[in-house]
Amino acid sequence: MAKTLKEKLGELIPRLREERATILKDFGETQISQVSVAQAFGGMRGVKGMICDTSVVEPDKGLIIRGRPIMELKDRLPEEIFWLLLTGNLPSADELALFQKELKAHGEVPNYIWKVLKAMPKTSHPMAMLDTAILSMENESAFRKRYDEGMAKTEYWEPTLEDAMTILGTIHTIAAGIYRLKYKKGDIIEPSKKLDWGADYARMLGLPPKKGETYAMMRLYLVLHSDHEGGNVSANTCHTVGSALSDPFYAVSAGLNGLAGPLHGLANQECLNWVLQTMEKFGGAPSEKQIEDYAWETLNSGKVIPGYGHAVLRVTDPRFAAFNAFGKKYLAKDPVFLTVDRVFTVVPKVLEKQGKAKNPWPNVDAGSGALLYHYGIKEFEYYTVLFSVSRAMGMLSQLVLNRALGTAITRPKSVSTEWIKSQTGK
Ligand code: CMX
Repeated sequence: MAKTLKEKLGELIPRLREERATILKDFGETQISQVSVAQAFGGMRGVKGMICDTSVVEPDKGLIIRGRPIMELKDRLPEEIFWLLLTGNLPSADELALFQKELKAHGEVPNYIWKVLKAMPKTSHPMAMLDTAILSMENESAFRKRYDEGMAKTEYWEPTLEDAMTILGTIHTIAAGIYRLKYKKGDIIEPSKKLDWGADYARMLGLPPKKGETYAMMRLYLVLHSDHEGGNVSANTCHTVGSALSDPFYAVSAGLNGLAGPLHGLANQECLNWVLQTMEKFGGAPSEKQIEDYAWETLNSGKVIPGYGHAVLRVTDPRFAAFNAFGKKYLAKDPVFLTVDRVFTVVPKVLEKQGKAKNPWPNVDAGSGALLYHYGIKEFEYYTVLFSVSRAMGMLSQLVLNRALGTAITRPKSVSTEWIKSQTGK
């Protein structure tokens, strides 16, 4: 008989706890990182100071989820990816069906959430709406209730998983509702009893299915954005807040607030804008020479070219490559996609010539917008909400594992500029 996700984790967790205890006992004093003054002043870039087992990002390979490069997983369902993130293995067909059923059983959005969202100013950013909705749903937290009743530390992961299911079961419905409310698309659409998570999100947004192509695009989008190891702003924020035993609603809402920053998730609302600006300036899909001129104009005015560069990656982001392959298959003649593809041949050379960006190659955000635009989502400021629905999987799987392993409260040591000066003799 197929096992539930909770049963699977229940079998796995004792082994993980034992492994952690052995590593700490045998190698607790082994050094794994050193910190330079530049790193202390520079966002701790490259400092190895936390554990994340769900995925790793290799500078020369990109995202690897539980040992599998993301390109190998691009045709999977998001629900399979969540299972993989948590357990290290893909679910069997029966396990997947059972998990999807459970997720749907957690799918009811409390009515007060819609009231909260409707009471927000019409000008609120959709990310502020999503974060507020998730935070408001804290009222549903199983973790908080169990904690208040008193539970053993070894049980923390169980209500954390329950809260994760509540958030994942509802976040796509809430996000779709925000889209319809904010952009006056008509009534909120109820979740379906049959469709999978990604397809249902696309349906609840009200997008035309285009013979299932829109659903395939959405599943791909949700798979590709699901996780990006532990140190990025949203994952790290979620982890830090969760480490204080704030429940998953607090922690995920906090992580999403980080995703709403323009150097992180919000960059995707700027990427397509830059592409459309070139099209507007040159009256249609621009030539390579015109793109080159516009790229220099952007750089010379002191701005960055959105969608290019990365804090960790040093190659073309495989997630960009996956979007690009999808575009070539389904929308090769779309002028916006054509422009994105042409930008890809031009901008890395321009950035290399400028010589500032450590990585001149495209990141995931350079590729996603053209697809979303093609399938009918034309409101750029909504793009980070789509990213959030997906990234909730990464944040939640990391939270559950950290609660299971009893990861300590985060508390790195800060030092003062005076202390740095005293250490360097200046
Ligand atoms: N266009 C122009 N200049 C760029 C650049 C780009 N796309 N990417 C980096 N640079 C510049 C930086 O601004 C920096 O300039 P200064 O020295 O004047 O400050 C210099 O190159 C070195 O930066 P870096 O070490 O290569 O990059 P960082 O790790 O500091 O920053 C990132 C990474 C993503 C913030 C940066 O590449 C950028 O701003 N890209 C454009 C925005 C973007 O696409 N963000 C989405 C990232 C994906 C995500 O995290 O979700």
